[in-house]
Amino acid sequence: MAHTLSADDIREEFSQAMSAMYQQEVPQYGTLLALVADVNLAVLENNTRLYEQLANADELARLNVERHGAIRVGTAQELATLCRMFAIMGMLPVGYYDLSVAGVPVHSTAFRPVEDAALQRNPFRIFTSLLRLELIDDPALRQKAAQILAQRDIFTPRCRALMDLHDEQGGFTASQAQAFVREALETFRWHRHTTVDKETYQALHQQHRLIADVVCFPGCHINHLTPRTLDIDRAQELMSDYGMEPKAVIEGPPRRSVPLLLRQTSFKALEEPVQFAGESSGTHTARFGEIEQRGIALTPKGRALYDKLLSEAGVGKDNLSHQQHLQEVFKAFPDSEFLLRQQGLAWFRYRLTPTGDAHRQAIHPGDDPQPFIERGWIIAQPITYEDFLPVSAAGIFQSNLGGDGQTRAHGNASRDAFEAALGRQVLDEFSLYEEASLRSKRRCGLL
Ligand code: OOG
Ligand code: NI
Repeated sequence: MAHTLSADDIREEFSQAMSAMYQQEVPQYGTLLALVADVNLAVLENNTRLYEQLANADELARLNVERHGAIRVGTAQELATLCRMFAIMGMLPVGYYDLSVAGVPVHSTAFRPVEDAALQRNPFRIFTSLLRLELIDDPALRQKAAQILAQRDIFTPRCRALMDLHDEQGGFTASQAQAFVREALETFRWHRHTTVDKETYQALHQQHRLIADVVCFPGCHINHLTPRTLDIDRAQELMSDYGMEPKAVIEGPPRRSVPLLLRQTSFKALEEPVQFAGESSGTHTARFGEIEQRGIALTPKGRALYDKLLSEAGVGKDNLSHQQHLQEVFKAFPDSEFLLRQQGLAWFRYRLTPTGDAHRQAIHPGDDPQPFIERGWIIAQPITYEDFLPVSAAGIFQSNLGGDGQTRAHGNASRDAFEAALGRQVLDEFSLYEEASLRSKRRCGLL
């Protein structure tokens, strides 16, 4: 067949198309992008060291294209078909997140690229949640929800046909890829007409707002997109100046000199007009905009320390006191690249400098990189965390479900059930970081 497009090219087009569609659907998201661009520009102007660091680690180029989105689906078939759709864009399911422990009746994975070069090109991720209907306790309502879901097809016939064609041909030509992106977009478009009448919507909403959001619409609308900022504290401060209502606290770790994992905040979900079947109208609150600041990926040891300190700290009422308290508690977490490396708390990518390259023969498998780093032969760059955090995700969900903090009984984590629905296993994020680190060591001759 004619020249085929790479999965990276298709993902790039898709992420741009999603962003354009969401800016049109939710104009406040456009404002959020402008805010983040202003903040990032100011940070880079004032911090030439950071500018150079990002440029050297090839992080600068991806900063402006970088974002994630989130969707929620209702059935195993929908999840499995999404898995197929995202695979065409080079996005694989990574990680299992059980949100039911935080009272949200879903479990989730993140579809994202996994190869170094693909992440560098465009790390677009989609946090994807599957509704757990078994957590609806009224059996009649549970059955009704299942019936409603069984009747919808969130994929266009043309999208399904194109996915088959992709499998047959082993790729897409440029024009097929364009058509595929256009059709795929339809799955994530907002519909102001529900598939159910007002009574059904309200009964499901009563069980949990999220259930109404997943079950009552003809598609799985994208519920937020999230650009990456270099200073989330500043972005949070500025949100109200730009006319947005920020969520109460920034989720995740506190501000650090070596940023850890992921910090997130959002503007609150908007109340939007909807039209129920049978002509009555009302409102639905689901869609919002989010901002993230990404830091270094932690090893299992570092992550265990993070989880311990986070749960010790609890959640404060207002952002200022919460951040101050987090700062105190996280004093127990080393805050320099050297200490993080020495104590095996975080992942690094190793690169030879030109001098190091000239001395390659002096570097042997099994050598400790530290002396070479001190001599300027090797540089160690923090590996960026590409995934999500369950406690933060639960906080984002909750703050966008309206103010009443609805919770449900805890369900047992069910990774097996999730993977059965998905039709494959999810990849382990820790192994991906470890492999990236090992590959870089091998390239330097350290392995
Ligand atoms: C997903 C919320 C989680 C994140 O960034 O942690 C999330 C949702 O509301 O569907 O997007
Ligand atoms: Ni998000």
